Amino acid sequence: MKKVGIIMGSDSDLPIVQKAMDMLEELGIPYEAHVYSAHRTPVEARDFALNARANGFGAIIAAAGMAAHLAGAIAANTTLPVIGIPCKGSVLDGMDALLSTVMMPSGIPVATVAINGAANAALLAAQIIAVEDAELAKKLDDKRVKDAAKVLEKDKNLNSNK
Ligand code: RP5
Repeated sequence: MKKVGIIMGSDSDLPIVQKAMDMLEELGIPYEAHVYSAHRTPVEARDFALNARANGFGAIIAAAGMAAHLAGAIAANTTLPVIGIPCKGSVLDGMDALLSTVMMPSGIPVATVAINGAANAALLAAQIIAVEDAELAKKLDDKRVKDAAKVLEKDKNLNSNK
């Protein structure tokens, strides 16, 4: 199976990114995580992206806050699908990272999830890998059914006291 690369701009993003790692583990998808910054370690971020396809990756998740150029900088150096997680910092409620991640120029796409949307980033990466992996696709279908059942259980509980 192809691996998912997870790059975060700082280890201070880890509490948010952890949810993506947990989701990939739950789905049995191999991943590799690194702290590389578009601004502080641009060479390492670029080298990771340039070599990612040859190194067995099928999708890359890039998480960053503030002037969040990491996902775009990764996407500039690979044609693998790149998923951006805008991380909420201590000011501006994550709007800074959201706009920096989502407003990519034509030709270099980044699939941007919600602010702090790490679980969805992992699910989207899984769905990309599952295009060529029927077993993983089945796991994702089963998860949808389970998640729907949980919602219906909540609906039942809400109405059970009447
Ligand atoms: C961004 O700056 C990182 O992705 C992080 O969200 C933010 C703050 O980084 P630290 O100062 O905590 O290392 O590049």
